[in-house]
Amino acid sequence: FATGTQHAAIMARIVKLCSNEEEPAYRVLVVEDSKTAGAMIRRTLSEAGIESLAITRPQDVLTALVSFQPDLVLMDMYMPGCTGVEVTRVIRQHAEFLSTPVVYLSGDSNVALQVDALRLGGDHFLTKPFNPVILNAVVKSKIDRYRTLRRTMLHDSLTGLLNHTTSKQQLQSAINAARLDGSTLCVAMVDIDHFKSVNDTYGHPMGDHVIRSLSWLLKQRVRKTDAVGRYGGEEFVVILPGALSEQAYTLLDRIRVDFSRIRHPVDDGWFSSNFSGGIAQWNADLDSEALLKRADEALYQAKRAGRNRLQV
Ligand code: GH3
Ligand code: MG
Ligand code: MG
Ligand code: MG
Ligand code: MG
Repeated sequence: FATGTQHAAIMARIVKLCSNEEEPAYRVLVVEDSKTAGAMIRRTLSEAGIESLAITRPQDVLTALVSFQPDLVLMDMYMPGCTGVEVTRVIRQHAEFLSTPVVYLSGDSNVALQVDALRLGGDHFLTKPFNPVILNAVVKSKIDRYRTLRRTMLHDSLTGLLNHTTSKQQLQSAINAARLDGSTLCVAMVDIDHFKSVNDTYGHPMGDHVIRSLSWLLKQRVRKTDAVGRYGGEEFVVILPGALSEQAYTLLDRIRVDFSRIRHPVDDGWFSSNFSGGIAQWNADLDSEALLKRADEALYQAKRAGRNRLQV
């Protein structure tokens, strides 16, 4: 049901959520057939600064998930034609909503029903009439944990950069955005030179330190709208929306020079390291794979030409 573009929009929001800048407001989708109950729940949530959308027809749930992109679903149990458990099962069939927290809010306090609802994909069960303080506390803590989990899943643990999969998804949404507003976009593939010998000479922990220092430098130097990912071991992808290849070259070349000047301390002094990079500018004929392939080919040329340089 989610088109490529919609999926990319979801990913873009998830990545934004994970970019540890301003935490966006909590967003809750309320699935509740009673308009009065829905309005009351929304009022309670808004008192805690939580944004919400209420739908009364369970069949609208997927559309609402895609367009509103909530962090959590508050689910009624009894609705005309289906139960909340059935709606949750439908939600869980879609990979992008596999881990979205679902909290039940039902007038039925039957324990067996509650256990069943939790077993079948629910995260929590609250009964009506609800305590507003408890409701808001449950919603916020579930969302906090969900965001922490996503952040961990989408980032590389050594560097905190986007991981391989997230980098590719981020590139896809950057291309979609460039297509929509007719702007340019550049991608750079960056690979540390002779990194194997860094490990061999100074040890793996020092290798990790070099990887982290380049990660930190790249992240420091790009704009907020750019993205940096750890594509593989000592290989990085830099996504520069709106940049022409000359601008990407200028930026990356400054970073290249500055990285090569970093002195990594070792017992008997210090050593330095350098990287090569390949830059490719996007055009409308290129999908993300073709664009990455171009950057990778340019990187290969930079390596062949002697390393410690960039190639467009
Ligand atoms: P080139 O200039 O051609 O890129 O040579 P290279 O030695 O950098 O390339 P190669 O691909 O042969 O070696 C990359 C090395 O990076 C091999 C691997 O052990 C190491 N590596 C990969 N991931 C990590 C990591 O997380 N930490 C450390 N310390 N080393 C890593
Ligand atoms: Mg109901
Ligand atoms: Mg290398
Ligand atoms: Mg290599
Ligand atoms: Mg490599």
